[in-house]
Amino acid sequence: MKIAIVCYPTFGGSGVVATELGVELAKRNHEVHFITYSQPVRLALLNPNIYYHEVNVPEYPLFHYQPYELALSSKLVDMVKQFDIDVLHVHYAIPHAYAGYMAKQMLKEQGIDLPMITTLHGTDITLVGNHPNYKTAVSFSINNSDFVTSVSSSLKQSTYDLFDIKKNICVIPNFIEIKENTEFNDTPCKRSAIASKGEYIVTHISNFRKVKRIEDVISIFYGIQKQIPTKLLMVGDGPEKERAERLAMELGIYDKIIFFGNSTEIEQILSYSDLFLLPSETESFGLAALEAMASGVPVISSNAGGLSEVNENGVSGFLSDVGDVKNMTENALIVLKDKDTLLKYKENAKKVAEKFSIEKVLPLYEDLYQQAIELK
Ligand code: GMT
Repeated sequence: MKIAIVCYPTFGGSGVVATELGVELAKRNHEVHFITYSQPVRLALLNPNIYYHEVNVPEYPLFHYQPYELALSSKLVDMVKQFDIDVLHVHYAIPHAYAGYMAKQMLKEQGIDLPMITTLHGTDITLVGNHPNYKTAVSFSINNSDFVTSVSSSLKQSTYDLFDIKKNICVIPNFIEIKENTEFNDTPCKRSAIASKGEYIVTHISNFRKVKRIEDVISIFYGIQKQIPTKLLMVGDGPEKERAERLAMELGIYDKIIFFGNSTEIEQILSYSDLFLLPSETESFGLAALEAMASGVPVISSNAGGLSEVNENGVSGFLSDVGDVKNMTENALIVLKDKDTLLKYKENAKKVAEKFSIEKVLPLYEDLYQQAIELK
């Protein structure tokens, strides 16, 4: 199949899922065309089946807002015609589903029927899309997609609750490539540079936005390090980072925390980690938690949104109510109690992650593409 993928090229979960989906489809001999404003961060172009088409938005001083949707929909029309694309898959409704719909209409006038699949990722529904200024257009573009998928049952339910959706939403969970234990011996960053032998490593990875409750991460770590020698790795960047740094200083634990910034070495960081913290306010799925589990890292998380569909309470880690820092700290201490207990949770985490292996999930998307093409 010839598949066009539209996504955000940044470090966000939706872009990562879209990129890894495209890379895997290309390995299975599909021709994959990424159409976005810069090269997706996890995309290596050294694959004959992968194409990247950049959407350029010329700056014009008259415009207060540069018209990205216009440039994207024009580019989509051109690329669909030039490469004879069979199906369009847009990730994150805003503004991709809207631009995709416009491209479909323009192509229809030229006698081309382009099926479109929209995958909802979370904040496009629960935080941003739900805003009254966007809601009408988001509902419209979801209802006018040929197929709609969501990354969890929880997000599916939220979409029906928040919007007037007439379409069936099909749940296709996010996925992960399960690898055998990877050694990172030949790379400059070593575990010993982060923590000493007797110390555990606790990790948090996110875009440091308000929904991630970064201050809870620091507070949970504060409780852990009082009982057990531990270091905290804070990976990612965003608006709440400064506040987290300030809190760490106030609590006198700044020297036990390493703020990494955005990283492309997530697998390596996770291979050194013993516990992952994700106390989010909302989380449609929690890809970061799944990535941690796949690396054998148990997860202490909130029970927001789709997290309970990923992190199995008492098995791959623990879930608590949003904001219940005390309970999250107690749970972290249960997991880190002794080496044998930790090993048990590490093995469990990996086993639970295997339920989301790419081999299990990818055929669900391939089937959907096939159905969409047969609709034409
Ligand atoms: O977590 C974020 O703020 C980024 C956001 C995104 O769109 O990239 O993540 C959302 O999509 C991910 C991939 O499907 C999910 O794993 C995240 O749970 C979801 N984030 C939220 O719902 C807050």
